[in-house]
Amino acid sequence: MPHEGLPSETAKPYIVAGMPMYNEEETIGSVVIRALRHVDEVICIDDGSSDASARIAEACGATVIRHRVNRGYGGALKTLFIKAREMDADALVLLDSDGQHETEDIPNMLKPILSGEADFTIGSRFVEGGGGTDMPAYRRLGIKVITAASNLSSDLGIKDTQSGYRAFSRTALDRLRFDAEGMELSLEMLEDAHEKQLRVLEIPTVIRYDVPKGSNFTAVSHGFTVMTWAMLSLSQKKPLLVLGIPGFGLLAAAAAMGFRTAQDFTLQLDSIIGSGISAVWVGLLGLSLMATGLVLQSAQRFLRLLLVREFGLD
Ligand SMILES: Nc1nc2c(ncn2[C@@H]2O[C@H](COP(=O)(O)OP(=O)(O)OP(=O)(O)O)[C@@H](O)[C@H]2O)c(=O)[nH]1
Ligand SMILES: [Mg+2]
Repeated sequence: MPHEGLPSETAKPYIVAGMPMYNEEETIGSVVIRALRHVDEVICIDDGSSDASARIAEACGATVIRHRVNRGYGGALKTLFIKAREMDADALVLLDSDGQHETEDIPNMLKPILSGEADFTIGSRFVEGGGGTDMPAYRRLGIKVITAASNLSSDLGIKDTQSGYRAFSRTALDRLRFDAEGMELSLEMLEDAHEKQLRVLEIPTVIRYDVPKGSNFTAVSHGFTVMTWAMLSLSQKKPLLVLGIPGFGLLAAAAAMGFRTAQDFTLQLDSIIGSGISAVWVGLLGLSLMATGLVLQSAQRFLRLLLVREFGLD
């Protein structure tokens, strides 16, 4: 049973491991058994698996929560957070049930949380000592691109934004809020942690790709979903960057086209009108993109100022 109140030197912290689970009968048993060596309780969120995952997880000592319909990775994490809060957990460690995350690293993930050094740890492939066994090149590239886009929008300073190996303190469990249903939740959660000034720390870990259900091309569609989310977030946070730079590029192209038109003034009238008109259109598009970027950027500043002045929110 969980103890009451905050962890102290005398009270042993109550640790829960949470695993989103979808058709993982080949691996879930050993992941649950190995995780139980390091935590007090394992909760698996089964999202309508059609195989024996839930039965095996329970037989190996996990508590299984079943969703009647598939609510996706994000839906599973929402249920997990609610359950961990209900259980009064001091920390929640989140790991995949497909065997990609090394359970031996659970103590490393929890150490900074239990010592009060961090609120949120990420098992990272891209800090010294971390890595991925047999990691496909397209996955590495995809993760780097998504990470670059998300750091551009929020200056998160996180090297591995796509790792699902994460641990949370009681404070993080209480304060983090997220809406996404799919894998884009990985970024939403990091941005929320950044906005709420939670202390995030990357812990080196090796993520395995030589597991029975190794990386497949659904990962590519996950990648696109996450990338779309990153770009939307970037355009909301930095509209001047997203619209202003292409706008300026178009304006410069229009100027070059216009200049050529002027130079070719002696050529046939048709071609002069054609390229001149294109230059005007491209220039107008560039100008309007830049203007939209400027308006959105200042609207954003205005709103932020208003929130701070009127409601004391930051
Ligand atoms: N509850 C629930 N779990 C899911 C769902 N989709 C995936 N999972 C689980 O979430 C974890 C991560 O999913 P994966 O598909 O392995 O995602 P990934 O590790 O980023 O991608 P790969 O490299 O292709 O393995 C696994 O433990 C899955 O069983 C879902 O719709 N619902
Ligand atoms: Mg996986």
